[in-house]
Amino acid sequence: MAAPRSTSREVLSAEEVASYDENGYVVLERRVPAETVAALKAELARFQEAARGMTASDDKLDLEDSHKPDEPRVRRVKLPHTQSTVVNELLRSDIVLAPVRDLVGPSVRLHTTKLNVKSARYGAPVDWHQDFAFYPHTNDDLLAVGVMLDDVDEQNGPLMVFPGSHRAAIYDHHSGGVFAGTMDLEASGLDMADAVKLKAPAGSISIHHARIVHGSDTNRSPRDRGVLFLEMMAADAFPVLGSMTGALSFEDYDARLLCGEPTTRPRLEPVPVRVPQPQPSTRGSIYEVQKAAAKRGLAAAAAE
Ligand SMILES: O=C(O)CCC(=O)C(=O)O
Repeated sequence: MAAPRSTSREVLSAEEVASYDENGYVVLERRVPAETVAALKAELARFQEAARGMTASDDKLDLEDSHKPDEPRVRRVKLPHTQSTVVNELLRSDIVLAPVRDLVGPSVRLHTTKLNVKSARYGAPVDWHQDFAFYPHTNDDLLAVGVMLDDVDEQNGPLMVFPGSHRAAIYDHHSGGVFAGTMDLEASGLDMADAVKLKAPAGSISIHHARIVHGSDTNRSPRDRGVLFLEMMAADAFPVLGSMTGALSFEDYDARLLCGEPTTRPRLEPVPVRVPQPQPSTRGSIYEVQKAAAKRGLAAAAAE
């Protein structure tokens, strides 16, 4: 449930806001200047080169299962805003924050950032899940901005979302009594045929609600599909016990404010919550967490 919105908007039309409320996502075509996209891609090339010689993922880079030290394959750049000025400046720019403010209000706090690389021919899938299952909050004005570094098409692993699922349940993301970061589509009553692929040219932005069911397939195409995800929330959404990517201290928490005013007064809304506990022993990234799941839809299909 969203907080009452101001009638004055910065960049989104009333129709775009209404569509986001109804469907749980919006795609804004060609919002990031071509030179910024080129700079982001140059940063990504630098990270891919930095993976040369690495034998295991670390706190900066998450490596594909097929990575070899002399054939580097990066799956994800972790917290890229802390590793790249280009990313940090884009995160704090109105290109990103103006549409976010139109959706969640003037005060916005950063949750996390990640650059999901999804390279041509092998880029890993991310299985079906709801971000809110990983980090439940006192209200659900939480979203993820996806900045497309490449043209995203039918075949190169577009983000797939279930329109309207952000208004339904938080589904069971546990497996064998442990949080596994993925859900069973069938058991949740969802049919993959109803998923919508978010396709758009490089430089476009997608915004998806934290409760929307989403995932993405292996990139089997000859074209890369990099998407930089910037995840944030209304400043008055406070984490519920058990979030996997929490702040280290209240100072750290407040330092995450991207715009507006901090608050010590959580807004409590009747949102569905499941606590993502107990946590699995493999916690390096969503890719590792989801490996614990008994039934793994997109990853299982990729392995066939
Ligand atoms: O990269 C993708 O397509 C999926 C992103 C996602 O849902 C995640 O990383 O949590």
